[in-house]
Amino acid sequence: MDNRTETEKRLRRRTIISFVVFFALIIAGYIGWRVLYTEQMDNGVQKDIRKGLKTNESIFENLFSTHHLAKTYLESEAVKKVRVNGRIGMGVDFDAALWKLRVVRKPGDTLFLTLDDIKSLPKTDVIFDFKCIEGWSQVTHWGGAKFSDFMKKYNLNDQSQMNYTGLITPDQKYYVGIDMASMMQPQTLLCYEMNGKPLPMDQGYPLRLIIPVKYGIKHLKRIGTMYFQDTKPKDYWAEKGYDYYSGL
Ligand SMILES: Nc1nc2c(c(=O)[nH]1)N[C@H]1C(S)=C(S)[C@@H](COP(=O)(O)O)O[C@H]1N2
Ligand SMILES: [Mo]
Repeated sequence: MDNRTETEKRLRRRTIISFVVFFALIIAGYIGWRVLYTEQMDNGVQKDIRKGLKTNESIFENLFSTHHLAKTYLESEAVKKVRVNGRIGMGVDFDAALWKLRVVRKPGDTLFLTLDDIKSLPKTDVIFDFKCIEGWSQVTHWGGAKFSDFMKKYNLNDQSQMNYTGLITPDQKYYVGIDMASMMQPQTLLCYEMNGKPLPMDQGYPLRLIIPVKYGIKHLKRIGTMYFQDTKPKDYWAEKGYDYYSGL
């Protein structure tokens, strides 16, 4: 007899708890809906939904774009003996004393700049794991002007709205095309130093591209000409079947 009343009591308590929880959920659901329904709008959707959308957006933006940064290292981790890899467009008949960077603002409108012009921009160092599609990689240390600073300084705002930047060696034998989002990324350098010293000749003196979010093939050594367009500029390795973007 005692046992039965115990069981009944317990059952009744559970039933009451179930009902309380049930109604609490209904009320919570109603309040949640009222809050969303009466909430301030942000660009066509409720504020809190917009927050969720923003979170999604930032995740994908980081995966694919300008804000995505390559991992950086300490100066002590950078190798002293840096490998020299590609030599296309690096012929010996190059006269560094006559070099000027040709910046084609638009067809028929070219700006000529000296190395000192590039050096007059703030210097940035980047130490990252340089990866070649051949399978090797090494942590290396580079210094130069941020491409994005360069674009601002020379009023290349319209050009930075285009889809691509093209780079060509002075002898036109090596050339790359790169999406503007990656070019404008803050680690992308017009590079004139390696390990704190002037860029060695075979590493692209006087000026090379360093673009840590891309594989080595895109880091063109010895920039002669730079140009901008909405269609894909010609690209040496893409013509041979490699991925045009070659992102990391
Ligand atoms: N002008 C020019 N730039 C170039 C190449 C090249 O052959 N010619 N090779 C690319 C490749 S495949 C790599 S891995 C890197 C190597 O840079 P490093 O020689 O400074 O190590 O340069 C890139 N830039
Ligand atoms: Mo490479």
